[in-house]
Amino acid sequence: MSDFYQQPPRLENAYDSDPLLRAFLERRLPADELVEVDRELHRFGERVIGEIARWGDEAESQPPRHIPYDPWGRRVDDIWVSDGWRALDRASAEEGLVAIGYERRYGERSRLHQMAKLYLFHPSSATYSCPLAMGDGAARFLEVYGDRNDERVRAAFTHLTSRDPADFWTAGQWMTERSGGSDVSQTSTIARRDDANGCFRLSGTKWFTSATTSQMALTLARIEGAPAGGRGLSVFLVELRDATGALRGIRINRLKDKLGTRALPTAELTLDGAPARLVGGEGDGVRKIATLFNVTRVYNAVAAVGGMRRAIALANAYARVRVAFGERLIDHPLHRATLLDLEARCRLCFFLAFRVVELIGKEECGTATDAELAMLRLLTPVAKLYTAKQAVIVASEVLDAFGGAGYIEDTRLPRLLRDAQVLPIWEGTTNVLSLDVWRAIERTGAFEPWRDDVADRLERARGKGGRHVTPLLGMLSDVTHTVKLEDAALRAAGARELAFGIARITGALGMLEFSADAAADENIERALRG
Ligand code: MFK
Repeated sequence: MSDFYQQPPRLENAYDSDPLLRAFLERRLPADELVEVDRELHRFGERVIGEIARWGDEAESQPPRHIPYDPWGRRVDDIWVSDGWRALDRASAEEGLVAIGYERRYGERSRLHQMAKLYLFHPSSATYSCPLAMGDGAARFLEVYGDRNDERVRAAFTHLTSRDPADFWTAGQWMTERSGGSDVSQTSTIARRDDANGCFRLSGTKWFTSATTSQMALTLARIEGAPAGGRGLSVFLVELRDATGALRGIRINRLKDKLGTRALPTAELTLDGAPARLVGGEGDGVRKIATLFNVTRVYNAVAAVGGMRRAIALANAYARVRVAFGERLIDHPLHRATLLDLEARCRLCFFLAFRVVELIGKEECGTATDAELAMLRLLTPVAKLYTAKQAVIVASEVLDAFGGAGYIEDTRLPRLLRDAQVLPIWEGTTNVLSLDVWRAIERTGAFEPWRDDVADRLERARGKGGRHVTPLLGMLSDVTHTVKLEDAALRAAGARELAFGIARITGALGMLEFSADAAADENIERALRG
Protein backbone atom coordinates (compact mmCIF):
# COMPACT_ATOMS: atom_id res chain seq x y z
CA MET A 1 0.00 0.00 0.00
CA SER A 2 1.37 3.39 -0.99
CA ASP A 3 2.12 5.79 1.84
CA PHE A 4 2.51 8.71 -0.56
CA TYR A 5 0.29 11.73 -0.08
CA GLN A 6 0.69 14.79 -2.25
CA GLN A 7 1.56 17.99 -0.49
CA PRO A 8 -1.03 20.58 -1.56
CA PRO A 9 -0.03 23.94 -3.09
CA ARG A 10 0.22 26.68 -0.47
CA LEU A 11 -0.52 30.31 -1.20
CA GLU A 12 1.64 33.07 0.20
CA ASN A 13 0.61 36.63 1.05
CA ALA A 14 -1.17 37.65 -2.17
CA TYR A 15 0.46 41.09 -2.27
CA ASP A 16 3.99 40.23 -1.12
CA SER A 17 4.14 37.39 -3.65
CA ASP A 18 3.07 39.62 -6.56
CA PRO A 19 6.19 41.47 -7.75
CA LEU A 20 4.38 42.91 -10.76
CA LEU A 21 1.67 44.64 -8.71
CA ARG A 22 4.21 45.93 -6.21
CA ALA A 23 6.57 47.27 -8.86
CA PHE A 24 3.67 48.84 -10.75
CA LEU A 25 2.45 50.72 -7.68
CA GLU A 26 6.00 51.74 -6.87
CA ARG A 27 6.25 53.31 -10.30
CA ARG A 28 2.85 54.97 -10.20
CA LEU A 29 2.47 56.30 -6.64
CA PRO A 30 4.43 59.15 -5.04
CA ALA A 31 6.58 58.02 -2.11
CA ASP A 32 4.24 59.13 0.71
CA GLU A 33 1.21 57.44 -0.88
CA LEU A 34 3.22 54.33 -1.64
CA VAL A 35 4.22 53.88 2.00
CA GLU A 36 0.56 53.91 3.06
CA VAL A 37 -0.74 51.77 0.23
CA ASP A 38 2.09 49.27 0.53
CA ARG A 39 1.44 48.81 4.24
CA GLU A 40 -2.29 48.41 3.69
CA LEU A 41 -1.92 45.94 0.83
CA HIS A 42 0.59 43.87 2.75
CA ARG A 43 -1.98 43.48 5.54
CA PHE A 44 -4.79 42.85 3.08
CA GLY A 45 -2.67 40.38 1.09
CA GLU A 46 -2.54 38.20 4.22
CA ARG A 47 -6.24 38.65 4.95
CA VAL A 48 -7.34 37.55 1.47
CA ILE A 49 -5.55 34.22 1.76
CA GLY A 50 -6.76 33.80 5.35
CA GLU A 51 -10.20 34.61 6.71
CA ILE A 52 -11.55 36.14 3.51
CA ALA A 53 -10.72 32.99 1.54
CA ARG A 54 -12.35 30.88 4.27
CA TRP A 55 -15.53 32.97 4.12
CA GLY A 56 -15.47 32.64 0.35
CA ASP A 57 -15.17 28.85 0.63
CA GLU A 58 -18.02 28.77 3.14
CA ALA A 59 -20.23 30.90 0.90
CA GLU A 60 -19.43 28.65 -2.04
CA SER A 61 -20.20 25.43 -0.20
CA GLN A 62 -23.44 26.81 1.25
CA PRO A 63 -25.10 28.49 -1.72
CA PRO A 64 -28.09 30.81 -1.30
CA ARG A 65 -31.58 29.36 -1.04
CA HIS A 66 -34.89 30.89 -1.99
CA ILE A 67 -37.53 30.58 0.74
CA PRO A 68 -40.79 31.52 -1.00
CA TYR A 69 -43.18 30.99 1.95
CA ASP A 70 -43.04 31.16 5.71
CA PRO A 71 -44.18 28.13 7.73
CA TRP A 72 -47.79 29.44 7.70
CA GLY A 73 -48.00 29.83 3.94
CA ARG A 74 -47.44 33.56 3.79
CA ARG A 75 -45.39 34.64 0.75
CA VAL A 76 -42.08 36.00 2.08
CA ASP A 77 -39.52 35.49 -0.71
CA ASP A 78 -36.52 35.42 1.58
CA ILE A 79 -33.10 34.54 0.28
CA TRP A 80 -31.03 32.63 2.79
CA VAL A 81 -27.28 33.27 2.56
CA SER A 82 -24.42 31.79 4.55
CA ASP A 83 -22.52 33.46 7.37
CA GLY A 84 -19.53 33.49 5.03
CA TRP A 85 -21.40 35.63 2.50
CA ARG A 86 -22.43 38.04 5.26
CA ALA A 87 -18.86 38.23 6.55
CA LEU A 88 -17.67 39.12 3.03
CA ASP A 89 -20.14 41.99 3.00
CA ARG A 90 -18.84 43.28 6.33
CA ALA A 91 -15.21 42.97 5.28
CA SER A 92 -15.93 44.79 2.01
CA ALA A 93 -17.28 47.76 3.95
CA GLU A 94 -14.48 47.77 6.53
CA GLU A 95 -11.84 47.58 3.84
CA GLY A 96 -13.47 50.44 1.94
CA LEU A 97 -13.55 48.39 -1.26
CA VAL A 98 -16.05 50.82 -2.78
CA ALA A 99 -15.48 53.80 -0.48
CA ILE A 100 -11.84 54.28 -1.53
CA GLY A 101 -12.99 55.18 -5.05
CA TYR A 102 -15.18 58.03 -3.71
CA GLU A 103 -13.14 59.33 -0.78
CA ARG A 104 -10.49 60.15 -3.41
CA ARG A 105 -7.77 60.46 -0.81
CA TYR A 106 -5.15 60.12 -3.54
CA GLY A 107 -7.05 62.09 -6.17
CA GLU A 108 -6.97 60.44 -9.60
CA ARG A 109 -4.80 57.62 -8.21
CA SER A 110 -7.52 56.53 -5.78
CA ARG A 111 -8.97 54.15 -8.35
CA LEU A 112 -5.54 52.50 -8.63
CA HIS A 113 -5.48 51.98 -4.89
CA GLN A 114 -9.03 50.66 -4.87
CA MET A 115 -8.59 48.37 -7.87
CA ALA A 116 -5.35 46.94 -6.47
CA LYS A 117 -7.44 45.85 -3.48
CA LEU A 118 -10.21 44.47 -5.68
CA TYR A 119 -7.62 42.50 -7.68
CA LEU A 120 -6.44 40.84 -4.45
CA PHE A 121 -9.96 40.39 -3.05
CA HIS A 122 -11.87 39.01 -6.04
CA PRO A 123 -10.36 35.51 -6.25
CA SER A 124 -10.99 34.88 -2.53
CA SER A 125 -14.43 36.43 -2.46
CA ALA A 126 -16.75 33.82 -4.02
CA THR A 127 -17.57 36.68 -6.42
CA TYR A 128 -18.66 39.10 -3.71
CA SER A 129 -16.90 41.41 -6.16
CA CYS A 130 -20.14 41.33 -8.18
CA PRO A 131 -22.39 43.19 -5.71
CA LEU A 132 -19.48 45.55 -5.07
CA ALA A 133 -19.11 46.26 -8.79
CA MET A 134 -22.79 47.06 -9.15
CA GLY A 135 -22.79 49.14 -5.97
CA ASP A 136 -19.83 51.11 -7.24
CA GLY A 137 -21.45 51.58 -10.65
CA ALA A 138 -24.64 52.75 -8.95
CA ALA A 139 -22.67 55.20 -6.77
CA ARG A 140 -21.03 56.65 -9.86
CA PHE A 141 -24.40 56.88 -11.61
CA LEU A 142 -25.90 58.75 -8.65
CA GLU A 143 -22.86 61.01 -8.47
CA VAL A 144 -23.29 61.96 -12.13
CA TYR A 145 -27.09 61.95 -12.51
CA GLY A 146 -28.55 62.04 -8.99
CA ASP A 147 -30.45 65.07 -7.79
CA ARG A 148 -28.58 66.31 -4.70
CA ASN A 149 -31.80 67.77 -3.35
CA ASP A 150 -33.39 64.33 -3.31
CA GLU A 151 -32.84 63.02 0.18
CA ARG A 152 -33.31 59.35 -0.82
CA VAL A 153 -30.75 59.67 -3.58
CA ARG A 154 -28.25 61.30 -1.22
CA ALA A 155 -28.91 58.59 1.38
CA ALA A 156 -28.40 55.83 -1.20
CA PHE A 157 -25.06 57.30 -2.26
CA THR A 158 -23.94 57.55 1.37
CA HIS A 159 -24.87 53.90 2.02
CA LEU A 160 -23.11 52.66 -1.13
CA THR A 161 -19.86 54.41 -0.23
CA SER A 162 -19.92 53.72 3.51
CA ARG A 163 -17.15 51.99 5.46
CA ASP A 164 -19.54 51.09 8.26
CA PRO A 165 -20.80 47.49 7.86
CA ALA A 166 -24.08 48.45 9.56
CA ASP A 167 -24.77 51.15 6.97
CA PHE A 168 -23.15 49.67 3.88
CA TRP A 169 -25.32 48.87 0.85
CA THR A 170 -24.64 47.09 -2.38
CA ALA A 171 -26.78 47.45 -5.50
CA GLY A 172 -28.30 45.36 -8.25
CA GLN A 173 -28.15 46.26 -11.93
CA TRP A 174 -31.39 44.99 -13.44
CA MET A 175 -30.95 45.35 -17.15
CA THR A 176 -31.80 41.93 -18.51
CA GLU A 177 -35.29 40.82 -19.51
CA ARG A 178 -36.55 37.72 -21.30
CA SER A 179 -36.43 39.59 -24.59
CA GLY A 180 -32.70 40.04 -24.31
CA GLY A 181 -29.60 40.56 -22.27
CA SER A 182 -27.71 42.32 -25.04
CA ASP A 183 -30.47 44.28 -26.76
CA VAL A 184 -31.51 46.27 -23.73
CA SER A 185 -33.63 48.62 -25.86
CA GLN A 186 -36.32 45.89 -25.88
CA THR A 187 -36.97 46.38 -22.15
CA SER A 188 -40.69 45.98 -21.53
CA THR A 189 -40.95 46.98 -17.87
CA ILE A 190 -43.47 49.79 -17.56
CA ALA A 191 -43.23 52.73 -15.15
CA ARG A 192 -46.51 54.29 -14.07
CA ARG A 193 -46.62 57.60 -12.27
CA ASP A 194 -47.69 57.20 -8.68
CA ASP A 195 -49.37 60.49 -7.96
CA ALA A 196 -49.56 59.78 -4.26
CA ASN A 197 -45.85 60.45 -3.74
CA GLY A 198 -44.53 61.77 -7.03
CA CYS A 199 -42.74 58.49 -7.63
CA PHE A 200 -43.35 55.64 -10.06
CA ARG A 201 -44.54 52.05 -9.86
CA LEU A 202 -42.74 49.47 -11.99
CA SER A 203 -44.31 46.39 -13.55
CA GLY A 204 -42.44 43.78 -15.53
CA THR A 205 -40.10 40.81 -15.31
CA LYS A 206 -36.38 40.96 -14.75
CA TRP A 207 -34.73 37.77 -15.98
CA PHE A 208 -31.25 37.95 -14.41
CA THR A 209 -30.78 40.05 -11.30
CA SER A 210 -27.40 39.37 -9.72
CA ALA A 211 -26.96 39.89 -5.98
CA THR A 212 -30.65 40.00 -5.23
CA THR A 213 -29.87 40.43 -1.53
CA SER A 214 -28.67 43.97 -2.26
CA GLN A 215 -30.64 46.75 -0.63
CA MET A 216 -31.24 48.68 -3.86
CA ALA A 217 -31.05 48.38 -7.62
CA LEU A 218 -30.86 50.62 -10.62
CA THR A 219 -33.08 49.44 -13.41
CA LEU A 220 -34.52 50.47 -16.75
CA ALA A 221 -38.19 50.93 -17.47
CA ARG A 222 -40.36 52.71 -20.02
CA ILE A 223 -42.59 55.43 -18.67
CA GLU A 224 -46.13 54.88 -19.95
CA GLY A 225 -46.48 56.54 -23.34
CA ALA A 226 -42.69 56.92 -23.92
CA PRO A 227 -41.39 55.94 -27.37
CA ALA A 228 -39.98 52.49 -28.21
CA GLY A 229 -36.22 51.83 -28.20
CA GLY A 230 -33.41 52.77 -25.86
CA ARG A 231 -34.21 56.49 -25.96
CA GLY A 232 -37.68 55.82 -24.51
CA LEU A 233 -36.22 54.12 -21.43
CA SER A 234 -35.45 55.83 -18.14
CA VAL A 235 -33.35 54.81 -15.13
CA PHE A 236 -35.03 54.10 -11.80
CA LEU A 237 -33.76 53.55 -8.28
CA VAL A 238 -35.57 50.75 -6.48
CA GLU A 239 -35.22 50.12 -2.76
CA LEU A 240 -36.09 46.46 -2.44
CA ARG A 241 -37.42 46.10 1.09
CA ASP A 242 -39.43 48.17 3.56
CA ALA A 243 -38.49 48.80 7.20
CA THR A 244 -39.89 45.38 8.21
CA GLY A 245 -37.74 43.59 5.62
CA ALA A 246 -40.67 42.80 3.31
CA LEU A 247 -40.16 43.16 -0.44
CA ARG A 248 -41.91 46.20 -1.92
CA GLY A 249 -43.98 45.12 -4.92
CA ILE A 250 -41.41 42.50 -5.94
CA ARG A 251 -41.75 38.70 -6.19
CA ILE A 252 -38.77 36.38 -6.47
CA ASN A 253 -39.76 33.76 -9.03
CA ARG A 254 -36.69 31.58 -8.53
CA LEU A 255 -32.92 31.63 -8.09
CA LYS A 256 -30.89 30.74 -11.15
CA ASP A 257 -29.06 27.41 -11.31
CA LYS A 258 -25.74 28.54 -12.78
CA LEU A 259 -22.53 26.91 -14.03
CA GLY A 260 -20.49 29.03 -11.59
CA THR A 261 -20.70 32.02 -9.23
CA ARG A 262 -22.75 29.69 -7.04
CA ALA A 263 -22.51 31.78 -3.89
CA LEU A 264 -24.06 34.72 -5.69
CA PRO A 265 -27.87 34.94 -5.44
CA THR A 266 -29.02 35.56 -9.00
CA ALA A 267 -32.78 35.68 -9.38
CA GLU A 268 -35.72 36.08 -11.72
CA LEU A 269 -38.05 38.75 -10.44
CA THR A 270 -41.56 39.97 -11.08
CA LEU A 271 -42.07 43.65 -10.44
CA ASP A 272 -45.68 44.19 -9.52
CA GLY A 273 -46.08 47.86 -8.76
CA ALA A 274 -42.62 48.19 -7.17
CA PRO A 275 -42.13 51.78 -5.98
CA ALA A 276 -39.21 53.48 -7.73
CA ARG A 277 -37.62 56.91 -8.12
CA LEU A 278 -36.73 58.33 -11.46
CA VAL A 279 -33.06 59.34 -11.50
CA GLY A 280 -31.41 61.42 -14.20
CA GLY A 281 -34.62 62.62 -15.84
CA GLU A 282 -36.83 61.02 -18.46
CA GLY A 283 -35.48 59.16 -21.48
CA ASP A 284 -32.09 58.19 -22.90
CA GLY A 285 -31.90 55.41 -20.34
CA VAL A 286 -29.39 53.27 -22.24
CA ARG A 287 -26.95 56.15 -22.65
CA LYS A 288 -27.32 57.12 -19.00
CA ILE A 289 -26.97 53.65 -17.54
CA ALA A 290 -23.73 53.29 -19.54
CA THR A 291 -22.18 55.31 -16.69
CA LEU A 292 -22.96 52.38 -14.42
CA PHE A 293 -21.97 49.55 -16.74
CA ASN A 294 -18.71 51.19 -17.72
CA VAL A 295 -17.69 50.95 -14.05
CA THR A 296 -18.79 47.33 -13.77
CA ARG A 297 -16.87 46.54 -16.96
CA VAL A 298 -13.71 47.89 -15.36
CA TYR A 299 -14.39 45.67 -12.33
CA ASN A 300 -14.83 42.75 -14.69
CA ALA A 301 -11.42 43.37 -16.25
CA VAL A 302 -9.63 43.78 -12.91
CA ALA A 303 -11.39 40.71 -11.50
CA ALA A 304 -10.33 38.72 -14.58
CA VAL A 305 -6.69 39.65 -14.03
CA GLY A 306 -6.93 38.99 -10.28
CA GLY A 307 -8.41 35.56 -11.03
CA MET A 308 -5.62 34.78 -13.49
CA ARG A 309 -2.97 35.86 -10.99
CA ARG A 310 -4.42 33.59 -8.28
CA ALA A 311 -4.78 30.60 -10.63
CA ILE A 312 -1.18 30.99 -11.81
CA ALA A 313 0.05 31.33 -8.21
CA LEU A 314 -1.64 28.01 -7.41
CA ALA A 315 -0.15 26.32 -10.48
CA ASN A 316 3.31 27.65 -9.65
CA ALA A 317 3.05 26.53 -6.03
CA TYR A 318 1.97 23.07 -7.13
CA ALA A 319 4.75 22.82 -9.71
CA ARG A 320 7.22 23.29 -6.86
CA VAL A 321 5.87 20.45 -4.73
CA ARG A 322 4.67 17.94 -7.29
CA VAL A 323 7.19 15.44 -8.61
CA ALA A 324 6.68 13.41 -11.78
CA PHE A 325 9.18 11.34 -13.73
CA GLY A 326 11.82 12.01 -11.10
CA GLU A 327 11.64 15.83 -11.22
CA ARG A 328 9.50 18.63 -9.83
CA LEU A 329 7.03 19.85 -12.45
CA ILE A 330 8.71 23.23 -12.48
CA ASP A 331 11.96 21.56 -13.61
CA HIS A 332 10.31 20.07 -16.69
CA PRO A 333 11.05 22.54 -19.50
CA LEU A 334 7.68 22.09 -21.17
CA HIS A 335 5.73 22.59 -17.96
CA ARG A 336 7.81 25.64 -17.11
CA ALA A 337 7.24 27.06 -20.60
CA THR A 338 3.49 26.53 -20.20
CA LEU A 339 3.47 28.44 -16.92
CA LEU A 340 5.54 31.22 -18.45
CA ASP A 341 3.02 31.49 -21.25
CA LEU A 342 0.24 31.97 -18.67
CA GLU A 343 2.33 34.53 -16.82
CA ALA A 344 2.83 36.50 -20.03
CA ARG A 345 -0.90 36.50 -20.82
CA CYS A 346 -1.68 37.67 -17.29
CA ARG A 347 0.89 40.47 -17.48
CA LEU A 348 -0.45 41.79 -20.75
CA CYS A 349 -3.95 41.81 -19.28
CA PHE A 350 -2.70 43.49 -16.12
CA PHE A 351 -1.29 46.43 -18.06
CA LEU A 352 -4.40 46.67 -20.21
CA ALA A 353 -6.81 46.65 -17.27
CA PHE A 354 -4.78 49.05 -15.16
CA ARG A 355 -4.42 51.45 -18.08
CA VAL A 356 -8.21 51.74 -17.99
CA VAL A 357 -8.16 52.09 -14.20
CA GLU A 358 -5.77 55.01 -14.49
CA LEU A 359 -7.94 56.64 -17.14
CA ILE A 360 -11.19 56.25 -15.19
CA GLY A 361 -9.48 57.79 -12.15
CA LYS A 362 -8.57 60.81 -14.24
CA GLU A 363 -12.03 61.08 -15.76
CA GLU A 364 -13.69 61.06 -12.35
CA CYS A 365 -11.32 63.69 -10.96
CA GLY A 366 -11.74 65.92 -14.01
CA THR A 367 -8.05 65.72 -14.95
CA ALA A 368 -8.38 63.67 -18.16
CA THR A 369 -7.60 65.33 -21.48
CA ASP A 370 -10.02 64.93 -24.39
CA ALA A 371 -7.67 62.33 -25.87
CA GLU A 372 -7.68 60.39 -22.59
CA LEU A 373 -11.48 60.50 -22.41
CA ALA A 374 -11.63 59.08 -25.93
CA MET A 375 -9.15 56.36 -25.01
CA LEU A 376 -11.18 55.47 -21.93
CA ARG A 377 -14.29 55.05 -24.10
CA LEU A 378 -12.37 52.81 -26.51
CA LEU A 379 -10.38 50.77 -24.01
CA THR A 380 -13.16 49.99 -21.50
CA PRO A 381 -14.93 47.46 -23.75
CA VAL A 382 -11.58 46.31 -25.15
CA ALA A 383 -10.20 45.56 -21.68
CA LYS A 384 -13.40 43.88 -20.55
CA LEU A 385 -13.70 41.55 -23.50
CA TYR A 386 -10.02 40.64 -23.86
CA THR A 387 -9.20 39.99 -20.19
CA ALA A 388 -12.36 37.91 -19.81
CA LYS A 389 -11.43 35.61 -22.70
CA GLN A 390 -7.87 35.28 -21.42
CA ALA A 391 -9.14 34.48 -17.92
CA VAL A 392 -10.99 31.44 -19.28
CA ILE A 393 -7.92 30.24 -21.20
CA VAL A 394 -5.69 30.66 -18.17
CA ALA A 395 -8.12 28.95 -15.77
CA SER A 396 -8.52 26.02 -18.14
CA GLU A 397 -4.75 25.64 -18.56
CA VAL A 398 -4.22 25.81 -14.80
CA LEU A 399 -6.65 22.92 -14.28
CA ASP A 400 -4.66 21.04 -16.90
CA ALA A 401 -1.46 21.79 -14.96
CA PHE A 402 -2.95 20.00 -11.93
CA GLY A 403 -3.84 16.87 -13.89
CA GLY A 404 -6.74 14.90 -12.40
CA ALA A 405 -6.75 17.01 -9.23
CA GLY A 406 -7.79 19.98 -11.35
CA TYR A 407 -11.04 18.18 -12.18
CA ILE A 408 -12.00 17.22 -8.63
CA GLU A 409 -14.36 19.43 -6.70
CA ASP A 410 -12.88 19.22 -3.22
CA THR A 411 -9.57 20.65 -4.44
CA ARG A 412 -11.67 23.78 -5.16
CA LEU A 413 -9.85 24.08 -8.47
CA PRO A 414 -12.83 23.53 -10.83
CA ARG A 415 -14.32 26.72 -9.40
CA LEU A 416 -11.54 28.69 -11.07
CA LEU A 417 -12.83 27.69 -14.47
CA ARG A 418 -16.54 27.91 -13.67
CA ASP A 419 -16.16 31.38 -12.23
CA ALA A 420 -13.95 32.60 -15.07
CA GLN A 421 -16.54 31.52 -17.63
CA VAL A 422 -19.03 34.13 -16.50
CA LEU A 423 -16.62 36.98 -17.21
CA PRO A 424 -17.03 37.01 -21.01
CA ILE A 425 -20.81 36.66 -20.69
CA TRP A 426 -22.09 39.20 -18.22
CA GLU A 427 -21.66 42.93 -18.69
CA GLY A 428 -21.87 42.43 -22.46
CA THR A 429 -20.71 39.35 -24.39
CA THR A 430 -17.49 39.35 -26.39
CA ASN A 431 -19.21 40.06 -29.69
CA VAL A 432 -21.54 42.72 -28.28
CA LEU A 433 -18.55 44.50 -26.78
CA SER A 434 -16.54 44.13 -30.00
CA LEU A 435 -19.36 45.97 -31.74
CA ASP A 436 -19.29 48.54 -28.94
CA VAL A 437 -15.65 49.16 -29.86
CA TRP A 438 -16.88 50.09 -33.35
CA ARG A 439 -19.54 52.30 -31.82
CA ALA A 440 -16.83 54.14 -29.87
CA ILE A 441 -14.71 54.52 -33.00
CA GLU A 442 -17.50 55.69 -35.26
CA ARG A 443 -19.45 57.91 -32.89
CA THR A 444 -16.73 59.41 -30.73
CA GLY A 445 -13.65 59.22 -32.97
CA ALA A 446 -11.89 57.25 -30.26
CA PHE A 447 -9.43 55.45 -32.51
CA GLU A 448 -7.17 58.31 -33.63
CA PRO A 449 -6.23 59.55 -30.13
CA TRP A 450 -5.38 55.98 -29.13
CA ARG A 451 -3.37 55.34 -32.31
CA ASP A 452 -1.43 58.61 -31.94
CA ASP A 453 -0.71 57.90 -28.30
CA VAL A 454 0.53 54.38 -29.10
CA ALA A 455 2.66 55.61 -32.02
CA ASP A 456 4.31 58.27 -29.81
CA ARG A 457 5.00 55.85 -27.01
CA LEU A 458 6.39 53.24 -29.38
CA GLU A 459 8.75 55.83 -30.80
CA ARG A 460 9.97 56.60 -27.30
CA ALA A 461 10.29 52.90 -26.48
CA ARG A 462 12.59 52.43 -29.50
CA GLY A 463 15.23 54.30 -27.51
CA LYS A 464 15.10 51.58 -24.84
CA GLY A 465 16.27 49.10 -27.46
CA GLY A 466 12.95 47.35 -27.55
CA ARG A 467 13.14 44.77 -30.32
CA HIS A 468 9.40 44.43 -29.87
CA VAL A 469 8.72 47.85 -31.33
CA THR A 470 8.75 46.66 -34.94
CA PRO A 471 6.16 43.88 -34.50
CA LEU A 472 3.97 46.24 -32.50
CA LEU A 473 4.16 48.85 -35.23
CA GLY A 474 3.13 46.11 -37.69
CA MET A 475 0.11 45.29 -35.51
CA LEU A 476 -0.77 48.97 -35.27
CA SER A 477 -0.72 49.21 -39.04
CA ASP A 478 -3.03 46.13 -39.27
CA VAL A 479 -5.65 47.56 -36.92
CA THR A 480 -5.48 50.94 -38.65
CA HIS A 481 -6.18 49.15 -41.93
CA THR A 482 -9.22 47.41 -40.41
CA VAL A 483 -10.57 50.71 -39.09
CA LYS A 484 -10.44 52.14 -42.61
CA LEU A 485 -12.52 49.35 -44.17
CA GLU A 486 -15.52 50.82 -45.97
CA ASP A 487 -17.69 47.72 -46.23
CA ALA A 488 -20.05 47.56 -43.23
CA ALA A 489 -20.31 43.76 -43.24
CA LEU A 490 -16.53 43.37 -43.34
CA ARG A 491 -16.15 45.87 -40.53
CA ALA A 492 -18.65 44.02 -38.36
CA ALA A 493 -17.14 40.61 -39.14
CA GLY A 494 -13.69 41.89 -38.20
CA ALA A 495 -14.81 43.61 -34.98
CA ARG A 496 -13.48 40.96 -32.61
CA GLU A 497 -10.11 40.80 -34.33
CA LEU A 498 -9.90 44.57 -34.19
CA ALA A 499 -10.69 44.64 -30.47
CA PHE A 500 -8.17 41.87 -29.76
CA GLY A 501 -5.53 43.77 -31.75
CA ILE A 502 -6.13 46.97 -29.78
CA ALA A 503 -5.98 44.96 -26.53
CA ARG A 504 -2.70 43.23 -27.39
CA ILE A 505 -1.02 46.41 -28.51
CA THR A 506 -2.12 48.35 -25.42
CA GLY A 507 -1.12 45.62 -22.97
CA ALA A 508 2.17 44.78 -24.68
CA LEU A 509 3.12 48.44 -24.84
CA GLY A 510 2.57 48.65 -21.09
CA MET A 511 4.84 45.62 -20.64
CA LEU A 512 7.45 47.13 -22.92
CA GLU A 513 7.52 50.46 -21.14
CA PHE A 514 7.64 48.81 -17.77
CA SER A 515 10.32 46.26 -18.53
CA ALA A 516 13.75 46.96 -17.04
CA ASP A 517 15.34 45.22 -20.00
CA ALA A 518 12.81 45.31 -22.79
CA ALA A 519 15.12 43.82 -25.42
CA ALA A 520 15.60 40.67 -23.35
CA ASP A 521 12.03 40.42 -22.07
CA GLU A 522 10.62 37.25 -23.56
CA ASN A 523 7.32 37.79 -21.77
CA ILE A 524 6.36 40.37 -24.38
CA GLU A 525 6.96 37.96 -27.24
CA ARG A 526 5.04 35.25 -25.41
CA ALA A 527 2.16 37.61 -24.67
CA LEU A 528 1.86 38.65 -28.29
CA ARG A 529 1.75 35.00 -29.41
CA GLY A 530 -1.19 34.32 -27.02
C1 MFK B 1 -16.43 40.98 -10.83
C2 MFK B 1 -17.08 41.80 -11.82
C3 MFK B 1 -18.52 41.76 -11.67
C4 MFK B 1 -19.25 42.55 -12.67
C5 MFK B 1 -20.72 42.62 -12.28
C6 MFK B 1 -21.51 41.70 -13.08
C7 MFK B 1 -22.96 41.68 -12.74
C8 MFK B 1 -23.75 41.16 -13.85
C9 MFK B 1 -24.78 42.13 -14.27
C10 MFK B 1 -25.07 42.16 -15.73
O1 MFK B 1 -24.49 41.51 -16.54
S1 MFK B 1 -26.31 43.24 -16.09
C11 MFK B 1 -26.46 43.15 -17.81
C12 MFK B 1 -25.41 43.89 -18.49
N1 MFK B 1 -25.91 44.15 -19.82
C13 MFK B 1 -25.14 44.74 -20.68
O2 MFK B 1 -24.02 45.07 -20.43
C14 MFK B 1 -25.80 45.08 -21.99
C15 MFK B 1 -25.01 44.61 -23.16
N2 MFK B 1 -25.46 45.34 -24.35
C16 MFK B 1 -24.81 46.46 -24.76
O3 MFK B 1 -23.85 46.89 -24.14
C17 MFK B 1 -25.32 47.10 -25.99
O4 MFK B 1 -24.21 47.51 -26.74
C18 MFK B 1 -26.25 48.31 -25.71
C19 MFK B 1 -27.36 47.89 -24.81
C20 MFK B 1 -25.51 49.47 -25.05
C21 MFK B 1 -26.75 48.73 -27.08
O5 MFK B 1 -28.00 49.32 -26.98
P1 MFK B 1 -28.61 50.23 -28.12
O6 MFK B 1 -29.96 50.58 -27.70
O7 MFK B 1 -28.42 49.61 -29.47
O8 MFK B 1 -27.64 51.45 -27.93
P2 MFK B 1 -27.21 52.62 -28.91
O9 MFK B 1 -28.40 53.22 -29.58
O10 MFK B 1 -26.07 52.21 -29.76
O11 MFK B 1 -26.67 53.61 -27.80
C22 MFK B 1 -27.55 54.35 -27.00
C23 MFK B 1 -26.73 55.46 -26.38
O12 MFK B 1 -25.87 54.90 -25.38
C24 MFK B 1 -25.81 56.16 -27.38
O13 MFK B 1 -25.67 57.50 -26.97
P3 MFK B 1 -26.44 58.68 -27.76
O14 MFK B 1 -27.89 58.40 -27.52
O15 MFK B 1 -25.95 59.94 -27.12
O16 MFK B 1 -26.03 58.51 -29.21
C25 MFK B 1 -24.50 55.44 -27.17
O17 MFK B 1 -23.39 56.21 -27.57
C26 MFK B 1 -24.52 55.22 -25.67
N3 MFK B 1 -23.69 54.06 -25.31
C27 MFK B 1 -23.85 52.79 -25.69
N4 MFK B 1 -22.88 52.03 -25.17
C28 MFK B 1 -22.08 52.86 -24.48
C29 MFK B 1 -22.60 54.16 -24.56
N5 MFK B 1 -22.02 55.20 -23.95
C30 MFK B 1 -20.89 54.97 -23.26
N6 MFK B 1 -20.35 53.75 -23.14
C31 MFK B 1 -20.90 52.67 -23.72
N7 MFK B 1 -20.34 51.47 -23.60
